Amino acid sequence: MTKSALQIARAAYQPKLPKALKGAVKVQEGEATQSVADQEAIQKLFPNTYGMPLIKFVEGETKEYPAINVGVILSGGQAPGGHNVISGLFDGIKSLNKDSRLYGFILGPGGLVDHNYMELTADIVDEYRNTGGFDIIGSGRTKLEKEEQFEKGLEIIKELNIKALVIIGGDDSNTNACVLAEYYAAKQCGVQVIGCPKTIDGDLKNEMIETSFGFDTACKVYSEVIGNIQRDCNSARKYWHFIKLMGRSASHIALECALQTQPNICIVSEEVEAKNMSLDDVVTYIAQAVANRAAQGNNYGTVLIPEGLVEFIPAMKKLIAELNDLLATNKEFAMIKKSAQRDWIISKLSEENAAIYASLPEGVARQLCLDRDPHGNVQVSLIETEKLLSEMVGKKLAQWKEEGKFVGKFSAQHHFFGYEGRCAAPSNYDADYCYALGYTASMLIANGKTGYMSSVRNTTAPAEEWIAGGVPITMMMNMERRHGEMKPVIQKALVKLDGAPFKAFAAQRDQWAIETAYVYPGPIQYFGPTEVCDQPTKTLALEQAK
Ligand code: FBP
Repeated sequence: MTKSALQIARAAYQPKLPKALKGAVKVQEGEATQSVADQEAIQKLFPNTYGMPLIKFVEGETKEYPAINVGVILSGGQAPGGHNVISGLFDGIKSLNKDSRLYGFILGPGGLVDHNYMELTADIVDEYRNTGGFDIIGSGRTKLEKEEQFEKGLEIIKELNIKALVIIGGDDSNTNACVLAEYYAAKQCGVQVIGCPKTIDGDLKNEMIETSFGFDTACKVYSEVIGNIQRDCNSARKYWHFIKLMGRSASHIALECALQTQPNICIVSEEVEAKNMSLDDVVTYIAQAVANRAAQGNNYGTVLIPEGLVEFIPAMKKLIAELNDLLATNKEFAMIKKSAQRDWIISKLSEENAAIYASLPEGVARQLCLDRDPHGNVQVSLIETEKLLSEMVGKKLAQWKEEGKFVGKFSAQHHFFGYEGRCAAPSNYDADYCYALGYTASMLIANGKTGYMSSVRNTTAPAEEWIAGGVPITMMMNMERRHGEMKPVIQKALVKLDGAPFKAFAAQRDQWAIETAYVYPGPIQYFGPTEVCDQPTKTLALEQAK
């Protein structure tokens, strides 16, 4: 395989480890824990893994560990640093006993159920150190939730003499990891399950998990290209760029990119919901900013839009909920001719929702009816919100022009940044953080823990001072309605409107809207001065500054 010069140089990078993990470790137990809400219900569902203490690793005395076999799964969307979690895990179990072995299940949780695996030897792991992507074993979105899946998994676990499984995933995958840990503990199978916090979306975080890995690198990649677009925009001075950013429901990515690049406008879905804004309110807000800049002769600008926006506009949320039910119960929809689908839907919807649906541009109306994901959700990454908004802003401005309220020109360009950031070579932050998460997972396994998520904290300090340990996954859970039933799930972290990152943004946005205050972050740097190469995200820096 031909490698780029950067890939070759980067392979030699040795990720930094917290001081406590550099030699032998011992466990320091903290307080017993409780779930964030619904304690009684969660305790009842997780009698074997509820209430366990927080764990911190501190320097210990060298002792002998038996060789262990460990399985690893990459679950869900790709996030930069997954390969480093695996290399940290590999080095960790080898440091305990050189005869330990690591097995990777292929293409996500489905690999465990289908017994599709490969041994990850030193030669293979070395090829992937500090690289982006999940291609070492691939990833998938199969949900591990049924007893027969757990039993099928157990067959291969026993055959390979696997002592512990590490599941690298987002909130849903870690919820499933916890259910699996409880199941194997209840059956006394002797199989431990450890989770690792992954997702570019940044929505798996709490008091003990500072950030999910991949958020840092993905935001830096998007901010680089947003910066480039802003420079282009400020050079030609003739376009408004509507830029949609991945992130599923939460707006963490859009907010972080706004803090890095200072665009003219950034919409935050959580605020739109809190203020009960309609689609027209959002459109008017953008159109007003366009008109204000035009009044100063500036017919150009940038707008950042989180991909989950439509689901946070209360009226759109109601429409989507009715569409979900309608499409789930009317399988014949797929058979209807494309040209007749829109009218068919309008005829079936409630009057209120039919009116909203009818007002949507053709493309977006169609996108709202595309197949749902395995969890029954609209695939927000497929909805062209950036086009929807620019089209509606254009219409409003045309109307204002007639009324003499808009004097400028409006011409839009559209972009969607998502997939291009998910497999970038991990930044130094993610390379170190992920390696430490993997290494920590190996120590949790060696110390007999199950139902824990690997946790590395204090990450705005130098890596030496990072705190490695484990958090019981049950601690992060609450009960939520899913598919009509109450289920235990890890609470999703949305943007907090009273949090430091949003407040910092809100304090500056009016100025950014009217002025051209763009910042151009440039590409991620892997070698060079620490202030250029090792900065954490602004989100994390602001949150930790508290
Ligand atoms: P995870 O939550 O699994 O980490 O996925 C993140 C994400 O990139 C979202 O931002 C996006 O909406 C989704 O995956 C896209 O999914 P897919 O890769 O299946 O198209």
